[in-house]
Amino acid sequence: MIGAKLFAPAEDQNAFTDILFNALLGFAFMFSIAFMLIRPEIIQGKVNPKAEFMITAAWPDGHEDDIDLIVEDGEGNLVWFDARESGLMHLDRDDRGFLGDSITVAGRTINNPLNQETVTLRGIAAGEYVVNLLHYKAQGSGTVPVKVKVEKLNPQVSVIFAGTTQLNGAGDEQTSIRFRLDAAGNVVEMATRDKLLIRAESFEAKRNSDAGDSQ
Ligand SMILES: [Ca+2]
Ligand SMILES: [Ca+2]
Repeated sequence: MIGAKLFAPAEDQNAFTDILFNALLGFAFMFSIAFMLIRPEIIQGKVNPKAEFMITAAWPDGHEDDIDLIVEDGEGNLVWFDARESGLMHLDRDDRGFLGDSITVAGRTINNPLNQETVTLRGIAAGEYVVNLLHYKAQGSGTVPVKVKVEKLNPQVSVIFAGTTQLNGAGDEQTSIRFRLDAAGNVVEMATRDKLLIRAESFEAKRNSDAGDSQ
């Protein structure tokens, strides 16, 4: 026994010392088992966000124009700044170009030049997805190059599409890519022909009402 090795054999103390050391060893053992059981759950919770596909639209840093990413799934659900969750799709934020990209902290202004919108698919629904870009507000008259990337996240991240679309001014809506998923999440077809998702007249009405709201 460990107790017997560490302590001289002083008759009446031997039994007590053995029990004490055995109890300590038992606690240490139970603690390490409990720690091993808890630890994997903590790790999994941090690194396992549930998403199957990620669609990203990015335009030049610091650019003032407001571009919108619009995605339609096979059921006709539509996700964009006016409906950030729809079906299994979710838009992270409406990036409005330079607007809202600076914050003043303790008298100092911090700028975030990033221009990017991201839509995630939280599950796999078979059907054709249409990825559109809308030039919502333009400060100047130039075209804006918008990079679109579609990534399949599981089992490993793989880029299934990457391309650039030139938007030509406020109201311009173009299809960047269309892709069809089967029930297992495989991409079985891709196309680029245009499909307008936001009709010109509803876009104009929306933009005019937004202008009214902000005054
Ligand atoms: Ca936007
Ligand atoms: Ca921005």
